[in-house]
Amino acid sequence: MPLFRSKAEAKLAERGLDPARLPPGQYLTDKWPVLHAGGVPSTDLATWDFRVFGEVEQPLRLSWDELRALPSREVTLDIHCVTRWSRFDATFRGVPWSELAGRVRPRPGARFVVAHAEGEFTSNVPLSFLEDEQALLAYEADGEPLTPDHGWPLRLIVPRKYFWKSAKWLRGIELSSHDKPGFWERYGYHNEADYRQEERYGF
Ligand SMILES: Nc1nc2c(c(=O)[nH]1)N[C@H]1C(S)=C(S)[C@@H](COP(=O)(O)O)O[C@H]1N2
Ligand SMILES: [Mo]
Repeated sequence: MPLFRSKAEAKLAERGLDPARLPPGQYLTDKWPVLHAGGVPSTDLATWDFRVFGEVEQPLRLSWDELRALPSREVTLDIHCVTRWSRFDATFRGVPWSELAGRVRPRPGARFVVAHAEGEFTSNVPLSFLEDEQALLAYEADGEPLTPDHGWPLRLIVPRKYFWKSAKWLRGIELSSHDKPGFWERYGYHNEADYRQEERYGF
């Protein structure tokens, strides 16, 4: 086992945390680093909207107020960035996919998701990852509205994948019959991004 991993594990054990909770090659931080390509977009909630489209029976467009009126849920999960920091027990509140799925009714062929953020940023996951009960369209973190840096007003939270799949400044969800590599995936990041398998770069 490499020294780096052992040190990170030793630190966890010191704090009474289960070392097995840390995926391979990660270290624990109590901070919440900010990472993204490009600048933080400016958003006007009066004109902001959120769309669900593609392989659905009933495409949907929601204003900010309409989105906020949907039932919400709070989830607590560990987040893991491909740049190797991990943050335990991050809490998010937002709308679970099931609330939107009931309205748009995905077509039988809908198997993949493209998350569309402000600007050109996209990320891709199989639809099953949005169906996970910890997946969220989140507007709060740790009991406060998201900060602009972390994706205010809305970001995706995708469990069980490196955090780059969790698109900040989310504006839409596209359902598709086939997988479409997102921004970081086209740049060389691993399409699957399972942090337990260390799927960081390449296929
Ligand atoms: N819109 C957008 N979302 C994004 C990114 C980005 O460049 N643009 N980067 C991703 C990456 S690489 C990471 S690690 C996480 C970081 O989220 P954080 O800044 O809240 O920690 O956001 C992800 N979501
Ligand atoms: Mo990242």
